[in-house]
Amino acid sequence: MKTQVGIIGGGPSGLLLSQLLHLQGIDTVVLERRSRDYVLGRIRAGVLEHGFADLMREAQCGERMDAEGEIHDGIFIAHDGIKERVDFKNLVGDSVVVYGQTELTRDLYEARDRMDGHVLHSVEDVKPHDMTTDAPYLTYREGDEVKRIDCDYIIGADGFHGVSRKSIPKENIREFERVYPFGWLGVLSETMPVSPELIYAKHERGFALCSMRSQVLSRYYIQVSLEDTVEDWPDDRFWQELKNRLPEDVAESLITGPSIEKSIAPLRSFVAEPMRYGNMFLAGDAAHIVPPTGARGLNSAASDIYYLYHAMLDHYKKGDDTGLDTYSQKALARVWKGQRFSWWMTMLLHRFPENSDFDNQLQQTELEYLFSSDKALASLAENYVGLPF
Ligand code: FAS
Ligand code: PHB
Repeated sequence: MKTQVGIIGGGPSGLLLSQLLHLQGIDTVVLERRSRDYVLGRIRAGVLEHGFADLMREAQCGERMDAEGEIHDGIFIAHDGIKERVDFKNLVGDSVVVYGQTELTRDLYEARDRMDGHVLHSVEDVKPHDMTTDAPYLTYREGDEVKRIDCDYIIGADGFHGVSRKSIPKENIREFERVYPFGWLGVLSETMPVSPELIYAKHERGFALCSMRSQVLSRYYIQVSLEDTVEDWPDDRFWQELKNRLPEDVAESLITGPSIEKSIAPLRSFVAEPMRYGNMFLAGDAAHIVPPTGARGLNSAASDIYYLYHAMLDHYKKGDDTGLDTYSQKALARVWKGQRFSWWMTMLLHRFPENSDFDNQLQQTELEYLFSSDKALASLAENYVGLPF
């Protein structure tokens, strides 16, 4: 088989790029190692920057997001028994869309189906080859048969645990990482959200987050030890601990219910540089990971896809490779700003067991300064709604 752009990974990054390029007549094939149901069964991001939402609309996949997604003009930060609002609209004149990654991925799959897109599921042993030549190719296994796809370019959109980044020789890649000493226990429940907007809570017992997927589907998180397992957290214990970390009035109005999904995710900051190796380009979680405290994970992938989309257009339509040649540098400039913000929000709101009294005092002062300065709040707001591409 021959294609112009061979994409490893059928998550949001790979699917969105495939859809955008298809609309411009550029042929792609997406190789996804899991089944579609498995991919759609993963509960992940919930907040979209306007940049991501605009790309979904440009990909002709924004209809359900615009109909069912919620526009949020701010968030709350709870601390010391109170909650204070960060008013995006007033501070930076922008907002975010609350719409689950699961639904967004479903919309992208349906669009690919409508346009007879090549998305191959449950393929095994995908491998990129000859990335530094003008004739790179992919191989994969379907049952016992090994198949080959010749490409002009390969996109590694296969997430943190994918094969693409790991196929780059160690001397050609530099990795930056910080692992945090705690995880997030997440619960999905078919209950009405406790608040019309997200509440990020800093508490001496640990961080908590009240989010949602719709007015009948709530998403809650609490900071837990990395030694904890889901079994350590039956629903009753989870709900009580969440209430312990929220202001009294919020805890009293919390509607609890059976969890329909419960999982623990570790938190890490990670960047791989450069995001290009020959004619293979890395995008999304394949190249960078953030702690979800700043809702930057999926949104950091958006700018990678935007840059790659326009670079491929310029190559195929104008013979201009400037976009491809500057992709890594441009993408990393915005990725690192997302890293900074996610790290800052994580350091601001979590309990760090190894913190000294001085560290804790500094953390509290950072929060007090934030709410004492509209300029500091505007900085949080502009990062949360999304820095320009
Ligand atoms: P993805 O990991 O989504 O997709 C990569 C795809 O490649 C997967 O479908 C995988 O099956 C496939 N793949 C992997 N190896 C392969 C191979 N060898 N061959 C073929 N296919 C292969 N972000 C937020 O903004 N907010 C959140 O609350 C949030 N929560 C998260 C919770 C968890 C547990 C995780 C892991 C991530 C979370 N994220 C969150 C970040 C997440 O949303 C990512 O940013 C987003 O999934 C990035 O999308 P992709 O780059 O497409 O990577
Ligand atoms: C979510 O709804 O899953 C979510 C929202 C905001 C975050 C992290 C997770 O910062």
